[in-house]
Amino acid sequence: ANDGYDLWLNYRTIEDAKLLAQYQKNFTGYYIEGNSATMQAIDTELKKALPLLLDKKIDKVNSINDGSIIISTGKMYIDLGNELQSVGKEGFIIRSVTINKKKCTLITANTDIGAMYGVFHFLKLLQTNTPTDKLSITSVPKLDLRLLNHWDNLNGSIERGYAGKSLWKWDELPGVVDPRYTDYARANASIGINGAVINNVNSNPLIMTEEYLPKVKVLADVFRPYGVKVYLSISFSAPIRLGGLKTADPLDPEVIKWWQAKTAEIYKYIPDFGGYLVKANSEGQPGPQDYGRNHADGANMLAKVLKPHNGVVMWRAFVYNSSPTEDRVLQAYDSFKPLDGDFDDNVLVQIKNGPIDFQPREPFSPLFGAMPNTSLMMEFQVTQEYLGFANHLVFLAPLYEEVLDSDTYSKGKGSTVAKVIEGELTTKKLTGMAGVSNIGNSRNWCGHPFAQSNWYALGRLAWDPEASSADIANDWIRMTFTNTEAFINPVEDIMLNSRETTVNYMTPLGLHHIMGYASHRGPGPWVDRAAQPNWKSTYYHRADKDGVGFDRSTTGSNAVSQYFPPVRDKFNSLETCPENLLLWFHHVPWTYEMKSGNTLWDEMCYHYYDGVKEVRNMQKTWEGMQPYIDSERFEKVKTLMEEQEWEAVFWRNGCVLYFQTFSGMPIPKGLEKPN
Ligand code: GCW
Repeated sequence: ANDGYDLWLNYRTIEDAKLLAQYQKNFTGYYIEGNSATMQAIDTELKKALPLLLDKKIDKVNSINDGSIIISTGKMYIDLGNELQSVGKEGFIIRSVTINKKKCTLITANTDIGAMYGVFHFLKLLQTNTPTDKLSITSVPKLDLRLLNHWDNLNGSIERGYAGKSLWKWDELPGVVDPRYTDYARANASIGINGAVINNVNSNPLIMTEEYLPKVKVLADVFRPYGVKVYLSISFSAPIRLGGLKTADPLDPEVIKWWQAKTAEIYKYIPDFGGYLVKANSEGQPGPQDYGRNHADGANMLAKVLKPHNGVVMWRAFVYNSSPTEDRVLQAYDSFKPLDGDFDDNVLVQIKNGPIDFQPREPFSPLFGAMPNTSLMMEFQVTQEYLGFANHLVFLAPLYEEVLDSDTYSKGKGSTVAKVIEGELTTKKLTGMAGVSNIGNSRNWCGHPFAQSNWYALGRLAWDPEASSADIANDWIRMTFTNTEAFINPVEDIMLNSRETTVNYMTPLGLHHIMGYASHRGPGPWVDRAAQPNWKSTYYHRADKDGVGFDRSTTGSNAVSQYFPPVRDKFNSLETCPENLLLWFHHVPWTYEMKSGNTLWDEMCYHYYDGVKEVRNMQKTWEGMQPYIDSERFEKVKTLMEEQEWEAVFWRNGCVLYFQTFSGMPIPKGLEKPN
């Protein structure tokens, strides 16, 4: 049995006998230089992993022998020239080397945490059955901040969380320290995640009180050896709510003083505290605009307070109001673009990947590329708020990859979103990626066994935004389940196709935000007319008897103008707009002829029907996987797929029948009646 607790750190004996024999010969013991908390954690990890993987006793050794794995950050065993310097604070080098005629594997870095990343990488090589005779690996993370954002509330609930309650047991802390906190940090370290914002962006300011800070400190202490820094989401009105001041105006000297004192207090508990994440003037949260100040005034005030402590501010760009007239898609860009260049050096503007809200498919946010004098960081959502919660198998790396690979053309061809967030196209160089966590206290962390792959993918893409989804899926399957090809190939296919499948049965052709109104579960394209007559800007399909889709071309809300040419022109024209974003940018007649020759109506029906068919194919493929894995995870996935199929049918029928009331056209021949 396997309850999924071990995630991708599911160390099992190498299945291939020949390879196992080779590894057993190559690796005889491990040698660790140094004794820091991080080195001790490395020791613990190797002590656990190596005997399981290699099916033999394998110990820490005190001298270098044939087959030693050497972990060192101080002593140089071979001349690496400038190479070691070039890997910076967090990178590492893994080399097959000969030292005093002994054949060894050297894992080295400038810091202990770099060495830890190297050790996890080395273990991954074994877990994925990679040949290890002539290793020559150099790896450096391309982004500085690689973070999880937990939307965890102090009462233990998680906003948009689908895998149980918060991991943080505030009622037990600081006295009782759940060992799970260590496993959480290990899992993060294994994929290079180096920070956690532990509380909801809709922040309860109590987190900054004397009652909670000692508890937060304990978490920081547990995470520290694994290189995971703690950050907090703050409430902009904390000076009023906690400090009893009359205002939270960022330019008020008393307010600044309050933040200075509070921040100094936090650093007393946590000397390497990371900084603040801020949701301001968004969805009812307080912010600088309440005092006639702008986002830069607010961010810079906090930045100056954090600066002497080396902390950063991550200021979210997720702002909109429910205006009946202004297209929501325009609002983040319109609010932030004019502030380019105004933010301090230790501020990052954190931007959701698309201009609305974590939809199954959106175009990339036009802010990427539009603020060349600001550090911009990516916010992806790992928790599946709009993608079937933890009930649907949706591998999100292809969604992330699609955004990162998008070309903004901000500095000509090749100005991808990845390059923007890597700081290559901006004058300010602080870089980062955040993922809104899908982790809870359910035994397998993420609810759906495959949802673990999204946490994994976020880490891998934060380390290298140009990594490929296929590689990530392949590694994850091997580490989490098995190296048997008969399992890997079909399951990799399932994963790589799963996002498009979900788009098909939920929001094909650029449809968006037609989910159930508040829960965001199941279809709800009918909501705008019924429950929210004033929120015309929220539900966007704009179906009528002439057609469907939101006109954001130059004849409509003109959102296309927020993109650089030629992207702007491509989106603007009905002929060149990618069909998978057609209804995002255009209101299109039901009888419009698509590239396939089908009418728009027929094409929409085919997508919805295909989505359901693809879920059923996925179920069939999964049935055949039973021989290769444990029954516990097999059955769990099987049951969840039944739920997914049920919901896919609900989506298809709900949407097709609803839109049919406008198109008045028949469901294409050959498709079953949706009932
Ligand atoms: O996606 C929306 C969610 C809110 C969330 C908000 C945000 C934390 O529906 O639950 O609030 O975005 O990102 O701030």
